[in-house]
Amino acid sequence: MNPLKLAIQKSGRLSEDTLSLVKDCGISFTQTSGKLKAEARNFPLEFLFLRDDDIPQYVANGIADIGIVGDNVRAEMNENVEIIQKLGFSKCRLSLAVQRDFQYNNVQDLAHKSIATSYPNILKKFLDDQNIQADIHVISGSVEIAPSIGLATAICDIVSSGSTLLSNGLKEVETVFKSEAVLIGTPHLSAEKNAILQQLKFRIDAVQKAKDYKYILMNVPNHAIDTIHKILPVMKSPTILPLALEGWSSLHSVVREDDFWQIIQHLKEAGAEGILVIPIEKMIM
Ligand code: PRT
Ligand code: ZN
Repeated sequence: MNPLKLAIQKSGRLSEDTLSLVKDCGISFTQTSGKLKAEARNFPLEFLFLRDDDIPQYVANGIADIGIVGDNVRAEMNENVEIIQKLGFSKCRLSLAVQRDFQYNNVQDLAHKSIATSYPNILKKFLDDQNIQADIHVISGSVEIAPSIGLATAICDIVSSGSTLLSNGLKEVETVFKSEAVLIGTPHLSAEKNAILQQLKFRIDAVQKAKDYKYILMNVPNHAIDTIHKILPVMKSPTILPLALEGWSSLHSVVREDDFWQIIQHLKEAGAEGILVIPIEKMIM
């Protein structure tokens, strides 16, 4: 069977989370330093290790079948690739920023000004959508120093915590593009490769769902089971097991991590005790 070829970043901000996703999907391989390729031992998948900027092009021209890349890079490169799945890691935004003392009211204030960026295509689309003409300066690195050396009035760069902007005397004024890691591919996969991709997607889904949910168990007095059942936004129905202690049960369920802090107080008020919240490794609905 021909393996599905997956392009991933060789080393950089995407690598660690990409490798742990692969591992959580139960796929193992050995990465030999200096080698561009590796084959998975227990899944029909071959890895290509590349610079992230090259991944959309390699996928578009069929050297790789699928790839994992920041959506910012996918959008900027504008190759013929489509998003198969959002992966939820490497979240960041592409933002416009100006020097702290710049009187900024709205994006019109940047009309006819110079803006330094490594993302000219995404920026141009954003400005065009707002009917703004500006002078885009393409630079490939250290964009954040452009205003202080007089190269540009504003910058358009990736922001995560905001500390790079802060330490360069800049303030973020507009979000241009929200990004996260995405799995990309072409619409022209063979039936054989598409079948492998569906298996891979199934595993990624199970891993992602597990991250959003927690397993919860608690001791509840039997008279409170109905009330607690109503508080828990369960998948189907909670599991209830009798405790050795008369009149009490152990109630097991699954909750969204986001909901947990909102419902915990209600659970306690309803009489739940000894509440345990446990991570889930895989979850198949
Ligand atoms: O060598 P290669 O070309 O493969 O890698 P690269 O150096 O081009 O990319 P890399 O590894 O830095 O980033 C890969 C992807 O991670 C990006 O395309 C984004 O999708 C995502 N990502 C997430 C980030 C950040 N967070 C991030 N903070 N990419 C870059 N940054 C940089 C940003 O450019 C700025 O200099 O970090 C700085 C801002 O960070 P804060 O936290 O100070 O705001
Ligand atoms: Zn890059």
